[in-house]
Amino acid sequence: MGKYYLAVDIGASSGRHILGHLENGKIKLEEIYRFENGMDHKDGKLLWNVDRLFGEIVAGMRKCKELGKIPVSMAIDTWAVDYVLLDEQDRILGDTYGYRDHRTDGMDAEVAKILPETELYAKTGIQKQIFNTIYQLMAVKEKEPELLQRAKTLLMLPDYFGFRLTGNKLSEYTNGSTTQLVNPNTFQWDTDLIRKLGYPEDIFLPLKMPGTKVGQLLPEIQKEVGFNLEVVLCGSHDTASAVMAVPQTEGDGIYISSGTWSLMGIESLKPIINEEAAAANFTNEGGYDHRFRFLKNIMGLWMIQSVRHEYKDAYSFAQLCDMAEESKNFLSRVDVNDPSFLSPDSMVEAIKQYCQKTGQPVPESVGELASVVYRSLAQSYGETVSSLEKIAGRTYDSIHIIGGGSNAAYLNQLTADATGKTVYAGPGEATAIGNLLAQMIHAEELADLKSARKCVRESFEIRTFDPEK
Ligand code: LFR
Repeated sequence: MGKYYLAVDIGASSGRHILGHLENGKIKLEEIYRFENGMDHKDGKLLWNVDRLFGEIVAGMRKCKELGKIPVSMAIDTWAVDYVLLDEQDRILGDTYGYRDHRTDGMDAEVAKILPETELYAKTGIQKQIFNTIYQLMAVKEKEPELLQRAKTLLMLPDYFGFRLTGNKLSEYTNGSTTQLVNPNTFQWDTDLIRKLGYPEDIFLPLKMPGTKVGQLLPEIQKEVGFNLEVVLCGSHDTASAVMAVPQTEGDGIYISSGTWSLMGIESLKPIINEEAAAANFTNEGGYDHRFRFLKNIMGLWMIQSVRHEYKDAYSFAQLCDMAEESKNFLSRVDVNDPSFLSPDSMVEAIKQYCQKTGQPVPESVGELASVVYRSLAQSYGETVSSLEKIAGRTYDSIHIIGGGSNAAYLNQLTADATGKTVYAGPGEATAIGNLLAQMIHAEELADLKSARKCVRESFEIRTFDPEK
């Protein structure tokens, strides 16, 4: 029996602790703990409750003890761009905002006054998303400047949790890249950019690569969970971990990391920064082993999750897919990347308004809404493939869909049909698997990324969907 490793994978809507080990050369997973997540609505703000999340991390670790399966190491990944500012006593300054909060509205204009968007893209290769940390920090500078003056350290959320576990402050590179403050050539903070923006330069710690040791558990944490282990860095941006687990040895095909967001792109050994990439808003986020995740953010399952929620979670996702199929002749479509879908008060209303505004029939039933959402998403995949192939100057035969959304057979088929490509679906737990792979490579149980991906392909079922028309 191989050694256990613990992946703590926290997404914007749920978190999980997954124990992994190698058995006869195959990766075995065991989900030992799961918890809900979501931004809290507080005084008109959207906030993360980091103390609660940290409590969940520790609670899940205790499960290992209960099961008698003590991991040799653990790593934490979360969504990107969100961070805390710490004072000189390492206390959090101000609120911990969630990226869908509206405080960044208009902050793109403030940043553009200092640096035009084209220059910002040329420098960082990062897509424009109004929630990027660069805009969040501009909101702090504009609205709560005293917080930036008092700040001693900036930590992205997974790094903050690592600090609470070990007492050591480290900044991880893949997640750091999503701030839009990192130089893709040096793999370090762009201090020139940071200075120009008027952010304090010394709050940014040197960026460390996945596979770096963070430290051992603090004595009080050891006491609470009943064991000690090494905390290491994985690709702490969840998408970076997911992309590690694309079951393709050479890593040169199209993938969609499908969850709350759909991240569609390719892996590249060099950043792809040019006018076409900028116009299509593709990003060059940092990946494992100094690779780049050249991808586009597509609104993803967030829209259907939100619709479902508004119907009091009365329908399962499988039921919503069935109802969408029954309403397949309802032909209205929306641009899923329209900003009105990022953080609306009501997703149902936002979809209806979009249809009305664009002179299309307005969906009324749940089935019609679900049909609009799923088919518009597939259509967006189709468009994204076209621009990706244009920019890459080559075509691709297939798409790997990984992550929780890869379990939605209905969407997989729509994707195959909308793109004309064969879809390979799975593994569903790609993010946790990628998190574990970084640890297994660190522990020298796996040799490198290439053999890790081969191992993923041999360990998990991958389903095939061929285009029907
Ligand atoms: C996916 C993800 C995306 C990022 C978005 C916001 O979970 O990490 O990659 O753009 O969440 O952080």
